[in-house]
Amino acid sequence: MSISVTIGDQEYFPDIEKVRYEGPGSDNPLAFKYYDENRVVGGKKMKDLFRFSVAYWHTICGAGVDQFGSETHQYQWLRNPDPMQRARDKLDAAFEFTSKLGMAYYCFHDRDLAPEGEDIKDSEKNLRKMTQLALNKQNESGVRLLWGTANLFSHPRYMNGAATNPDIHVVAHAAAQVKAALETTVELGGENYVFWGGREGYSTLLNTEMKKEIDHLAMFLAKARDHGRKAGFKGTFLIEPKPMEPAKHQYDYDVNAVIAFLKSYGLEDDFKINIENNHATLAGHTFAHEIQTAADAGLLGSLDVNQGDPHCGWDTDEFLYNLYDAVEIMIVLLRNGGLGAGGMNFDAKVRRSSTDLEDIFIAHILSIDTLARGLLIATDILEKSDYLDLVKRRYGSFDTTAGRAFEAGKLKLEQLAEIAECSGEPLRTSGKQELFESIINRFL
Ligand code: XLS
Ligand code: NI
Ligand code: NI
Repeated sequence: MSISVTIGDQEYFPDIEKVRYEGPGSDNPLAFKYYDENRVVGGKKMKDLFRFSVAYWHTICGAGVDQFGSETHQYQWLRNPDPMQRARDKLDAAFEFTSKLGMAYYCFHDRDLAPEGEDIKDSEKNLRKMTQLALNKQNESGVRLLWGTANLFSHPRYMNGAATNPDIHVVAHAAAQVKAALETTVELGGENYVFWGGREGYSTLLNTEMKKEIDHLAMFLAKARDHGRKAGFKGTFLIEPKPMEPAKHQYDYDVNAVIAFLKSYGLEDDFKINIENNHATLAGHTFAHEIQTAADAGLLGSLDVNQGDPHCGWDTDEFLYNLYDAVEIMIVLLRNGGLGAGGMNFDAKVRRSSTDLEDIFIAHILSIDTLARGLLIATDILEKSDYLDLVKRRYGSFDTTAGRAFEAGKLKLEQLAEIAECSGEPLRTSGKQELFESIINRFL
């Protein structure tokens, strides 16, 4: 079978052909069972609805390191001792992988694409070189950039934060890095630009001026926005909330915290939110809750798709396989008009002990199929059951004269009290939770 992808000198996945749709009956782990990219669901092709993206840092750069042990994945593209050659090898592997999987997008941190140099200039030089090569790869393959970002958390200089660091020199260093990462994103036609503030938080209030730090964060983001717009960036800036890890109290705790932050600093016209499932879990929410919250505020940007482990309080970044969650997410997305210029980025890593080369393919196919199946089920629930009617009926009392008047702000508290007196003790109307749950399970 011939594959229409151009690859570098070296083929890293010679035994793997372009992944195809084989349908639900297939038992081929390297084929899609539900994701049929051109199948139209609810008026949109699956590929345009999902806009799937590979996360460079996990899939290409992740070598199985954890807090207690070193690399377990012996990927060939991570072996060259020369950091720039290694960066070129990673790029070849990334585009071969993404093309064979048939995904439209990728996402990266500046340091995933190019190694840090000896100083700011040197790092920027590396990044610019790699940007040119990435641009060629994009043009050859048709794969596009969903978002770029700067890694402002790995280097020791950021141990006390980047934009919220108590030292202006570190803040300036972070600015230099964001400037280059933003320009790179523009050059590569990136549709979004992400800020994840892993170290924008604090460990103890004893040494922290919280207001000052949050003011600094807002100032930093405003200046980044101004520079991005000047450099021609037309896309959306995204903030990715997470409550903790590595910071103890991360300022972008959850979607609601980010909404409040964006609105109080007047940033809501340029910034939206990139929501990650495992981060939602850490904040005590569901993914669906966070997506709905952002959508209600008109600030739903993009999704980092993964899942956590219920028995482990970390950001384990597993590939999403929970079909029930996928259905819930898809119901919320379908009811709220989808992701627009955002996409679904697999911010997920194969387990440390998943050491076969094919495992990164199988993992992506697993999540892609889970979401595609979730989409089909959610569509059926919305179209073929009385689910939507039941929700509507639950709020039916607000379609009465009194309900409408209340929503329009035309009822004072005294008037509401009068209504209460006239109507007497309200009915105990059932919330029908189990009925809703049984509808979902009927379609699973
Ligand atoms: C880490 C974050 C990170 C962002 C990009 O927990 O999810 O991977 O997505 O910096
Ligand atoms: Ni993420
Ligand atoms: Ni994460």
